[in-house]
Amino acid sequence: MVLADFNRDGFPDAATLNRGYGYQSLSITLNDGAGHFIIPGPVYPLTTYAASFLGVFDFNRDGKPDLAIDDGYGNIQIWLGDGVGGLVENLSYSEMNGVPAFADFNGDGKLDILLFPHPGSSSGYVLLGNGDGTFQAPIAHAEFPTLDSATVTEFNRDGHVDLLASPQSGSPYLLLGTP
Ligand SMILES: [Ca+2]
Ligand SMILES: [Ca+2]
Ligand SMILES: [Ca+2]
Repeated sequence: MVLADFNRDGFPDAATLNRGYGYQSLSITLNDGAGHFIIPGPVYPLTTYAASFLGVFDFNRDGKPDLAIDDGYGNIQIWLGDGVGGLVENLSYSEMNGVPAFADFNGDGKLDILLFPHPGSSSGYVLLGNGDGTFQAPIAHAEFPTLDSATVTEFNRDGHVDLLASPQSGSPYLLLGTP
């Protein structure tokens, strides 16, 4: 579950990945203004049964929260929020098998995607954001480490995005962003 003000009434709402018998869906539940997530919003069926990652970002920089989903089958889906509680577009980036991290890695103010390889996949990828909810063609990076998870952080407050990298074995370590 992630929280964001999807209908922009000043109260945080919830977006959830739901698992049923043989299907998954994405739903928005709106805040009643008293801190209760009780007002049903839209429910969107997903074309996957294995989605695990759900993140909230503003990919197109319109002030309306958007969602990113890793569908577990090597696809990253981008859902753009309409600002009134719904999600209006569904872009999918396929063959993107890996551990995603979302942040503005090149400092141009547009959100990018870093993909770290799973065991068995040959390389990681960088997808530079266009700032409108779309991304440039993936650039392969064979030197990316194989990770279980990658958490975006701003560790040393130098204005450059850092990553807390959790490898398959061993201790997590910090990848410091550089200018
Ligand atoms: Ca709200
Ligand atoms: Ca947006
Ligand atoms: Ca960027």
